[in-house]
Amino acid sequence: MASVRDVTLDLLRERGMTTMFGNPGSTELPMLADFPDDFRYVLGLHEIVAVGMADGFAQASGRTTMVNLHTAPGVGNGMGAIFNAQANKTPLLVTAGQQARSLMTVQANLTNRDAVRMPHPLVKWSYEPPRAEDVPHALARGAHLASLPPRGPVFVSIPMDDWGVEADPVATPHQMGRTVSGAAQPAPDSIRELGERLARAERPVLVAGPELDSQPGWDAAVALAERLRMPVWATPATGGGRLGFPENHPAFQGLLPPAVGPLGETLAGHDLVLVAGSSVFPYYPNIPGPPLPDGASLVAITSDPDEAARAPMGDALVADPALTLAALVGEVTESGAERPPERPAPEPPEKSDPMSPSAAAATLADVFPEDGIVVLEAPSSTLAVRNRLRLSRPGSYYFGAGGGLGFGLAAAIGVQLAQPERPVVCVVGEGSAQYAIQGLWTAAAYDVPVTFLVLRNEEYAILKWFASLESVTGAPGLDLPALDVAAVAAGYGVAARSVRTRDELHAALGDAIATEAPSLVEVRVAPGMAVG
Ligand SMILES: Cc1ncc(C[n+]2csc(CCOP(=O)(O)OP(=O)(O)O)c2C)c(N)n1
Repeated sequence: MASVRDVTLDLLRERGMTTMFGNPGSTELPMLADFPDDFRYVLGLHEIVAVGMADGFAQASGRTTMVNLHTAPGVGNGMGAIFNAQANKTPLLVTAGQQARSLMTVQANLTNRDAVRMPHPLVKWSYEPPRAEDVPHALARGAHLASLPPRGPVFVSIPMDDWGVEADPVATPHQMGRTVSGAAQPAPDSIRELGERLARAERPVLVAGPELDSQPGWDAAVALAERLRMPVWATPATGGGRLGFPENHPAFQGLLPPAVGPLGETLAGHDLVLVAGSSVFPYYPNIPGPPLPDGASLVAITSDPDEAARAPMGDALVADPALTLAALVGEVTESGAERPPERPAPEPPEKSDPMSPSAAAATLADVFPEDGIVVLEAPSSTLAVRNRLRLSRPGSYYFGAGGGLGFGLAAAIGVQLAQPERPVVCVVGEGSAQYAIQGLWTAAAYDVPVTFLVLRNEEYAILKWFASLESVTGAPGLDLPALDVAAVAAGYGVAARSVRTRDELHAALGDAIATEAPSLVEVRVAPGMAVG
């Protein structure tokens, strides 16, 4: 007889979901018993790490990924990371063990009283199957749902005594081998109308968002931008968890600022704003102003109906942005307009001791390999890193679009596991690193060769910047004296160095990227916000 567990493993196998992340407890052990050789379990020492690693792995592999947590407290600990996965549109199958069915009503220890409600606002679907026999179907349903646009996490709670129950012999064969796919092509009329609108525009501009981060997405965006001579902006860093356009392309202008007024001002002179694969817009902070230049109109293409509906202005087309841009290329004729001016190369950073974050970013750019991937969570240095690394391949950049710290360090490990051939550098503030610091143990224990570049400025610099923006004085808790991340890394088994000068940083980063083991380079940087 095949058990619920046997059938579940087969369903996961046939979907290629054989890498599982988690942190186990007694309620999960029946699922993990006699763990099959063709599966890989990656242990995170805290749930924010397990979910964050799964997030990075799912994004970088393109596959829905399972992460298994320990009943209510495990889900509770992981919620910040589930929030991030939702913002990143990451297809995660989040599962948690539950007390045995016969003990749930008496609320025995570890019963999750309302398992379905707990992660509810953060997931596309939250479920506890009514019968043990429904577990495989519920997991398959969750995995399909997670992978359909807009992608995102789902949650299934599984009572611990379900795994050994005999699977339903009638229903099971029908559940195996199903494919469920979806990428919406816009209606031909919509494409024609949008093509005509673009042709009528005198100065159109393209804003590229994370949903375009694939070779077909980049190819379509580049072809359309070149054909219409459009300058291209990246959607603001706050929501641009991935890259929608090559940053070394002459049409690329940089990142839009995230606040309403400055964003609108940056688009001055354009009469049509075409947004592809982004919300309109991931605004922050609240600096009011006209959201669009006078007389300009906007069209957004997104596969997310909610993103389309909640946009504060403009029209929206709900369809796959890459397919839509590719269809538009065939619809418009080559523009005779002048090519947009190229953005200037950043100025060499000024010398100082400690070095500025811009100098650290410039040093990283000097050694950054052509096929490198950067995972970024260094809030006050975000713009410096984005403006100095001109990434030229899809799938080269990951950033927690939700803004919940703890994504970066954990996700970098998942990205590296999914992309073992490409060097991964995690640029992280010493404050941000603490939210997922236990991930260093996983990197060491599983030999995941991420280079962690820790920017140590001894404060929560971005919060000091926000304080001045919000006219807040005297706020406590914004300094981080004597936080020695290199020493902590050594405790987790990761080789670590502290450096001070650009030459030392250059050498240390070069070595770290070249080694096949995880390593951490901590560099002292000047406090304060870096803008480029
Ligand atoms: C889970 C979570 N808690 C708190 C915050 C608020 N927060 C945003 S940035 C930041 C400071 C990050 O410090 P660090 O990584 O050292 O970067 P710096 O600002 O110095 O560049 C904090 C605490 C958050 N975004 N997420």
